Amino acid sequence: MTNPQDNLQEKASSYTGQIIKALSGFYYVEETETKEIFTTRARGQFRNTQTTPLVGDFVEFTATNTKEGTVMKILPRYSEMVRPAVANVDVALLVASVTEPQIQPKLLDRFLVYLESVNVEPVIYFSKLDLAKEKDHDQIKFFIDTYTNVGYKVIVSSSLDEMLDKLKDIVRDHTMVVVGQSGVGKSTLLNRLLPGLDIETGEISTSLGRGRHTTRHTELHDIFGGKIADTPGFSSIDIDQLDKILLSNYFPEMRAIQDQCQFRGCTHIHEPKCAVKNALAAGEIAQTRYDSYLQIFEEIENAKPKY
Ligand SMILES: Nc1nc2c(ncn2[C@@H]2O[C@H](COP(=O)(O)OP(=O)(O)OP(=O)(O)O)[C@@H](O)[C@H]2O)c(=O)[nH]1
Ligand SMILES: [Mg+2]
Ligand SMILES: [Zn+2]
Repeated sequence: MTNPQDNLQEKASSYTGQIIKALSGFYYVEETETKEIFTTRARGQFRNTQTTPLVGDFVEFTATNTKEGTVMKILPRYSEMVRPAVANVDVALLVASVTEPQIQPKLLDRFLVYLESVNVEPVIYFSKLDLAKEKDHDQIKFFIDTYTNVGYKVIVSSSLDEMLDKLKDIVRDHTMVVVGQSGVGKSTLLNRLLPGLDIETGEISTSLGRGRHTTRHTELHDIFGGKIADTPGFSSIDIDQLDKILLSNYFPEMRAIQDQCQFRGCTHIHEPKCAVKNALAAGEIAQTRYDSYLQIFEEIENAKPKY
């Protein structure tokens, strides 16, 4: 039996857990064994180092019986993303809507490159198929085929049951983030998967005279034995700090054949006997993908060094 005196003295015990939400300087930590949520703050020393606790971090923390505590140590990360700021994710569901807003292949490719560079597996989900017009169908099919040929898992379905089945297999025992441009339907998808959540979505509420709801924080939820997080939308992604010589490694269709280029360290732009350019000419690599490669390559080249 615990002595009531202990409560009064707020004697802290040590625990481990995972940060499932970060908001206004507080870290909400799910304790490993009991799954209870503790409200914590980061120990002062974190502020003096470059390390900030992230959603997804496994941590050691101390806490009192009041479920309030202090993060003492961040355990080694399996992966780390800056945008959204989240750790230990293995799969990212990249949502792109086929209309309102239209598919933006350049933005999609940039985010794919980013995910490849941080070692998070992308799965692409095309949303809002129900809004697509007849005339859009060829274009939508083109993008589905393009990304499937690259080797990515592509999910397209307007039926919830089918979607649930596909996602169950992907997320089981994994940690997944739902990412994509603002307004593509990330929160809507999560609400359909986990109806109890009731996340606010972009429905414009004219009656209340408020603007669009947009997601402002990242939060992990339990799903099918794994975890899934809704995240705020983005409209651009900074990748000019990547090494341009490594860039083709982040395009799986280039990575697979670049050993066959004549020149070691081939940039697949000006060199002769380039396997990538041959594949492009043969229609095995999509022009939109190669254009994205060129655009990012130039952007890295033109980037001012950052100190
Ligand atoms: N017709 C249709 N509308 C959708 C679909 N998915 C989302 N929407 C609508 O698109 C709007 C934006 O949806 P949200 O779920 O808030 O988008 P989000 O990606 O979470 O946006 P941010 O939080 O700003 O990043 C809302 O009005 C949704 O009702 C869909 O599959 N079909
Ligand atoms: Mg949202
Ligand atoms: Zn080449």
